[in-house]
Amino acid sequence: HLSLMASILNPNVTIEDDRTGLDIETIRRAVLDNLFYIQGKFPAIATKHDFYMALAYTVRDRLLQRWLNSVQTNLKKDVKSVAYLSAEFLVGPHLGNNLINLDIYQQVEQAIKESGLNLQELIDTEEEPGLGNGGLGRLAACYLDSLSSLEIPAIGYGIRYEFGIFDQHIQDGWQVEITDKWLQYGNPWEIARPESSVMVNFGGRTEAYTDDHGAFRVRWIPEYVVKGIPYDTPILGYKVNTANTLRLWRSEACESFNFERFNQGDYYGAVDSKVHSENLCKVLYPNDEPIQGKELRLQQQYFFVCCSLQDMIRTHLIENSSLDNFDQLWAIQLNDTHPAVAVAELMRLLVDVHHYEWEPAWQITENTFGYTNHTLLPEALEKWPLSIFGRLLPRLLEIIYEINNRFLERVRIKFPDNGSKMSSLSIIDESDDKYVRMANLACIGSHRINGVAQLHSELLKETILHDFYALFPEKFTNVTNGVTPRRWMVLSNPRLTELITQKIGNRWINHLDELKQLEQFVDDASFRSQWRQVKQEVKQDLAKYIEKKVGIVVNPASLFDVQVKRIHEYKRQHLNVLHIITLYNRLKHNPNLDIPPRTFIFGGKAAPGYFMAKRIIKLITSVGDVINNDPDLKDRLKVVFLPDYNVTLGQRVYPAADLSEQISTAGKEASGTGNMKFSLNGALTIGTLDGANVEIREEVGAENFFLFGLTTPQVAEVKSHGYYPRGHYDSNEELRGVLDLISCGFFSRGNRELLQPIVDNLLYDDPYLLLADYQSYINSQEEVSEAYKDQERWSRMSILNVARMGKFSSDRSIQEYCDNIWKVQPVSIKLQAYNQENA
Ligand code: OX2
Repeated sequence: HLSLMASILNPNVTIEDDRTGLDIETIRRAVLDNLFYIQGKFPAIATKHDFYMALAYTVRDRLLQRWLNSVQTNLKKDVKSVAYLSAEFLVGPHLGNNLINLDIYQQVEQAIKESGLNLQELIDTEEEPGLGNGGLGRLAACYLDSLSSLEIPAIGYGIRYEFGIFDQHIQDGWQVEITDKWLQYGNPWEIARPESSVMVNFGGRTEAYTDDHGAFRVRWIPEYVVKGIPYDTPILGYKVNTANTLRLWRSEACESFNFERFNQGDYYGAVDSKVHSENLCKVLYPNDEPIQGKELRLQQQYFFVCCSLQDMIRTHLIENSSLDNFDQLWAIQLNDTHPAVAVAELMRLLVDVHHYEWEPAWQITENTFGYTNHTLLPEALEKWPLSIFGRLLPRLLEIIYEINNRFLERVRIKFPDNGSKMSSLSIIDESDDKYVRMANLACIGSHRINGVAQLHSELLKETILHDFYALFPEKFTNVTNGVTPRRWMVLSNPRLTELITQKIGNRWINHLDELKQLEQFVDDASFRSQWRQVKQEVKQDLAKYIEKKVGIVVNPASLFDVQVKRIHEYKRQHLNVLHIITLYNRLKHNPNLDIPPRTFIFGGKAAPGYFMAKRIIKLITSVGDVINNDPDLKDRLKVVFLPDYNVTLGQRVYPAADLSEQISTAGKEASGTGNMKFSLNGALTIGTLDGANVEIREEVGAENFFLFGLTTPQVAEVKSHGYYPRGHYDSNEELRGVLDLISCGFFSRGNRELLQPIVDNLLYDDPYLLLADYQSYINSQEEVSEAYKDQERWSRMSILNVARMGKFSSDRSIQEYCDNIWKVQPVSIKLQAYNQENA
């Protein structure tokens, strides 16, 4: 009010604008203003959610100027942009992150407090957009954060699923899936841009014609056309003016109401196409590492790819007279093969719509695309039955045939008379039924192909993409994944952030290598004790949360042993369970056994149709029911399954972990990113030599990492000799005791059938070699227990883990993409304040 008074007295003093001002009083007033004018409530009748919405709009107001300036700048003639194409963006709640990146957390906290509210409670009110399954979608989100933080002009393109990944409830120990209605109370972070809608063809047929200049051309006469409407969300960088856009497409019918049918008395038919078109982006397919595709999934893929490419071309042509320089102003990254149809679609747009000759169009296409592979699991490689593909996308299939023919011609010259090379490289799989192989299309249409960790990139070259590597070795490269320290440390672990910042300043937040400086304090006993104190407090928070959520009381002084990730056999949550039962048996036989108490914490969703994964959840909860209630154990072991693992829950769990379980069969986990989040927050890792674990161990030092298990070559070796899991059961008494205890119904109230499928699978097949790795895992866990008993030693190891995590910032990953794949430069955004004159 002082400034207001001053401005009356002295017209040269300006007061802060309610939409941009950062003064505590201004923010407080702005929240009330938005509460009234947007939510239509005054404080006395407002709910917590109303206040959240009002605050969200207040924060959005404060980043709009940066956002619009960034969008304007990215349109400029000489600015090259990155388009990150991904079927999934698992961004997590926006509010807290935006407060951090805008650097107004403290002011807002104070302003909210002065209104008698609690900021954390409002932050916790936000419904997270679950537009992804797991690592792949979350990686896309970390990359958007880093692109903006590094001031790289960029746009993320994806699908605005009406229902994201299902909410997981646990009933009787089983997973139950509930629809995720994330939009039901409105989404304050997005702005619809219906004026930028585009049309997408499906079905029908193609037709040759000769144009006015006598050129031979093809046109696609679709059976139906769907409209794509963009919804934009700003992605602000950390303490910079860059706010890039996440543009997600929603589908709609072109005409929402068919009057002809209505007039014929067909009331339902009149809205048929509306219902049909809107189904397209209704729901995210809940499979991580997806299996055989459904037609609707292909529709989703083509839909968002077609919308996005048309959008890029439209914006390109605002400032450029042709598409000749498209590849100089756009780098398009394919996040796995989900958007790989973009290769054929860009060719269609260039050749059919913009009348390019094939060769120059192909040059542009190949220069524009990069392809990131995220999996080696053969069952996860996408392929579409030719019949479905041809019916849905007839013109695209013709183009794919043309791409393939020209490509195979080159292969024939390089490898004459090599039929097996030809058939493995061909986009069309002709083995049984015919399929379109999306990885082949992506490899052929991209100038760079990368894996997501060193080991994974090497294995790509040796295994599934071997023949492509032989053909174009220069395309292959690696970019090891990373995670954003803003969300995964500053936002989720304020206590540790504060302690670190006290010691080394705050530059580490966007220069993560600076954490190195912490090493000088590892011998400082008082620092170690502060370090433990922080971990202890965070563990207490999680313990309270656990009690509230699942009613289990856990001891915050026990070792928090955590495995959170999608439930999958290759990730081997059931190997973790074998260890738990081993400890249980040992304690039952020897109650005086000197081991530190442990709390085993699990979280993760199973794909709804994945029988084994669902049964693994039941195994965990069943073992928990027995162990948690066995008085003999005197609370020395607890097993917790936290329902509905998502970004929000991850933010609670990573900071509280002592031990990070990264125990996949070597060669199966492409990278992992949870492994990085744990270690960054001071957990030690028990892990195999898989994915990025290899590089984490390299960085933190072998002495600060609990290694176990077969290596990738050893896995291959074991399998090549005809692996016989039963042999381990026969020869290892302790293992036998564990499996027999499950088999006899001990954990399932005498029901011997319930968990037997898991035991049988291990005894007679064990495709992920749990039994082969069992003893090595148990031995390594004993080392963990020994290390934990020596708290000073543990603290040293924990500090060194954090100090040496610099490499795993997504800022480093994005810098590598920029330098080696995209060839893009940062552009700093000038903040131009909005006023009526320059609007
Ligand atoms: C995941 C991989 O399984 C995981 O290892 C990796 O860290 C993550 O992608 C990000 O690169 N679907 N999800 C993945 O791959 C696929 C396919």
